[in-house]
Amino acid sequence: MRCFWDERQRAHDPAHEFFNGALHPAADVPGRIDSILAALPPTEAPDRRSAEELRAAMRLAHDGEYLDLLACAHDEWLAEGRTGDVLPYAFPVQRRPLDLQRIDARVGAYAYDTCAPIAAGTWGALEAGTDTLLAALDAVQGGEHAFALTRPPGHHAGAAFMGGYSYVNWAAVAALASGRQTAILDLDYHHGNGTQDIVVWHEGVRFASLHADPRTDYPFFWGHAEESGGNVLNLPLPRGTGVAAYDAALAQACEWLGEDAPDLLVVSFGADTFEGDPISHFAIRTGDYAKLGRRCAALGLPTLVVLEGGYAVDALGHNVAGFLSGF
Ligand code: OKP
Ligand code: ZN
Repeated sequence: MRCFWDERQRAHDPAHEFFNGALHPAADVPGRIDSILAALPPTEAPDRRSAEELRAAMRLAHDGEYLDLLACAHDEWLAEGRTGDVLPYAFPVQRRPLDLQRIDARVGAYAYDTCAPIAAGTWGALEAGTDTLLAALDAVQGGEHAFALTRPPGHHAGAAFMGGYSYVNWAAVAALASGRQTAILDLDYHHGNGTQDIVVWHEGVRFASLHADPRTDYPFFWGHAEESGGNVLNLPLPRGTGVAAYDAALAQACEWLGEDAPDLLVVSFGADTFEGDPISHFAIRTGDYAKLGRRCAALGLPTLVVLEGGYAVDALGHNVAGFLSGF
């Protein structure tokens, strides 16, 4: 398993997210990376691609105006005399075409929640994350397994929306950049609503997600069991789910993904299924992750693992390394 990481990804460092009526310190802290780096073999730094090449890759999954906004939002925020991070707070649920002039409105039009702040270093980190992703994808195209230490997470970012700490959808970009039949398996605690938004109806991609039941958990409006069909399989699980029930659902997802004769597997791996995760409610233990990794590896496909969530920082590295050891 080759591992890729670019130090420039640390530049994304927003201070806060907003939920439960208050600002909270951001859960996606750069310290997550140190926990993972300490548990992995030395990582490779990706070759740097041009801004045009990186943008073209992002464009496979995302709307161009959305990407323009991500790139300039923080500068516009400062130009309007603000300080700190851009944090959307007003959302156009009626979706009429509108002449949106203020940055407040323009970021709200491309967001669905108050958990994706844009900090000064966010865009640069997203470009570096794309370098990391594409280098790892190259290794997988060559028949190896690879882990892209993507941060921030990506699976809540849709074609034209950010949310849930996510801005660029790593799994979707990789699937669409591969040009091959791709199985995407989302194992984060939260439903991969952004990935589903991008790849639904897409010939050549199947998407299966195991996640907390959206009747009780974020992102609430996506990922319900009846929201399956075509190239999408959603398997919501109750709070408290442990490894036995999780592994049974994983076997079902792998069998369904394998039916499509995919050429490669992309795993959106979040370790927030861990029993000690501070924002989640499953009961997977550190020692369980190797078994889950082996279950995925049994598909017998060149595999790209991208990082999504996982917020129990001390255990995070062991949980990630355990999962990767299954390959
Ligand atoms: C990102 B990923 C926490 C409020 C919800 C958003 C969670 C985003 C999770 N009580 N904040 O899927 O790990
Ligand atoms: Zn998550």
